[in-house]
Amino acid sequence: MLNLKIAKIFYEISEFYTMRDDQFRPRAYERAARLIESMEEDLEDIYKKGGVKALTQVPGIGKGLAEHIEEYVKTGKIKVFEKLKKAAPIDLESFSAVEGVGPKMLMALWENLKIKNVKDLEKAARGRNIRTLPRFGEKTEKNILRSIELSREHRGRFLLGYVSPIVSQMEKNLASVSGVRKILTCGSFRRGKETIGDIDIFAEAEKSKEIMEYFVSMPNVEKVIAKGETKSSARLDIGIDADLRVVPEKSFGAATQYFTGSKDHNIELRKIAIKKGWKLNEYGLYDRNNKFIAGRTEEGIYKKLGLDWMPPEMRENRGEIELAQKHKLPSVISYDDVISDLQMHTTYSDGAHTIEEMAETATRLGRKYIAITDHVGHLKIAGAMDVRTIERQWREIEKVDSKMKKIRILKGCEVDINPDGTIALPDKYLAKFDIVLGSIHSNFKMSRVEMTKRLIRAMENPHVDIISHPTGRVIHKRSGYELDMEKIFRAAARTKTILEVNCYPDRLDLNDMNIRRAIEHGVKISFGTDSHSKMQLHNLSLGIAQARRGWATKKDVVNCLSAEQFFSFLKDKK
Ligand code: DGT
Ligand code: CA
Ligand code: CA
Ligand code: ZN
Repeated sequence: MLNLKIAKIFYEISEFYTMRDDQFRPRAYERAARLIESMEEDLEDIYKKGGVKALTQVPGIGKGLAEHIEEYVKTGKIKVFEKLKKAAPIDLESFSAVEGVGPKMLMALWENLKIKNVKDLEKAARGRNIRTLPRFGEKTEKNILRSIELSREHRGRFLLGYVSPIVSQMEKNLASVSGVRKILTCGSFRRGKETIGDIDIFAEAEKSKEIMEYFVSMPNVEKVIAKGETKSSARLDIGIDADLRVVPEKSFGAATQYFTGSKDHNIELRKIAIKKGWKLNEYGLYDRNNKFIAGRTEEGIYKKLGLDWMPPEMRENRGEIELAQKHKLPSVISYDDVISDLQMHTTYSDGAHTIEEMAETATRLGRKYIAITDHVGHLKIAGAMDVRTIERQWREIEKVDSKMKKIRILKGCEVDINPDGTIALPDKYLAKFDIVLGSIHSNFKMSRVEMTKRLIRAMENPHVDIISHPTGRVIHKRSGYELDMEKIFRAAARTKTILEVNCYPDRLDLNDMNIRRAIEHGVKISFGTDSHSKMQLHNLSLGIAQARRGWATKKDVVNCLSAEQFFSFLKDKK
């Protein structure tokens, strides 16, 4: 699959053009990259079937970009990209996890100090060479060092949403190898963690030879690290490592339990076993005479230890073990409980597909209602709608909605919250939408007190139903704004404002722990994929995974309400 490689190059081209103050190209490349990385179809296949012309049919890809893709398929290179790299040989990838060091800053660092990578940057900062540059100063130098420290923590980790389609495909292929009875990916992936360090795959098979052969020769394997009879490891083309272990039927439950983790959860579990005089490891649960007690299934192990089985997403040693012993585990939301998607963009603002195209895909994915939430307000850059366009969109939504019987389509919007907490569209317009999402898209650097006030004031507006991506964090890019979350949760409960779990792969905002705190305060949460293309609508599951990690149940989530129940819930605030 070429898509991810091309997306990555387009992101870098976008950054290089940003460095050069190019007005339009950065956006075009970035948008294309975003769409390409979430596409199901392979660009190479599209090209081989229909050439450049077929590529230009893909949303977000014009003739120029299609030709880049052709060039890449043919030569493995894109000349424009090579040129840009030659002019400023900056290792962008090494900086991608360092917050606050953007393209403009990189250009200045390169021009003045010939800084090419994070190592150079750290050395310069420690040597106090950065503070002397024009417009940098001591404070910036210190911030840079702090960001480098932070970036070490998530170095080598991959977004769940990035890894997820790759794992599904591998699981499918591995399961079809002859003699394979079961395939299960464990580790942080199975726990639905927002980022994944490596992929731990388990198989139960009649014999291991064939599946091991298949594993090490998969098309997305870049390098075989080890090949054995029961365990092999490989580096995949996207840079992440994957292990495959073939385990005997008798130990399948024990192995998958052990390697699902988390480590902290397992340590507690093992303590319980030891208290009984037993032994627990990846082969099974054994009594004091080393007699096998359980191991075929996970349920068996938990049961013999006196615990209820629990979903993998809960296994973080955050109190779940005690509840499982008392048979008091919450029954967390399941993936099929969610019947709607409450944030998406269309061609009316910065999305790639029409209302009808979005609704069709949403219907196919089983959604019963969706909210179309194009940008309104100040955001000229995201193609925010003006008042006349809004009215045109409402008529189109009504038309599509009455045509499509299987799905209800809500007239929604995503509106900017001004720095003072007022809303960037007058109340008389807000009142006419079925659903209003308020978001912060500017002035991120306010003080904790001011930012908290800003969000609370927005929630106090009776027309604002949902606060979208409430903390503003972007995984591996920026930490959230300064907020007093305790106050936010209390205000959300008081004003009956829903807090969103934005399901976009690098947002997942609220995150797992914030979800848990929100629902402890009686706050309702909502899921929105924030899709900018129909290919992103499946990302709902990423947010659901975080909600399961935050112990949310069906009643905490408005997307589990029927359309009618949800509409009356919305009216309740006003
Ligand atoms: P990752 O890969 O960094 O995203 O996180 P995990 O949780 O997948 O961790 P990984 O791949 O190092 O190991 C998979 C699981 O194996 C882990 O969740 C628990 C189990 N495990 C690994 N090392 C130990 C250990 O030293 N003790 C115990 N009890 N379990 C371990
Ligand atoms: Ca792992
Ligand atoms: Ca309908
Ligand atoms: Zn947004």
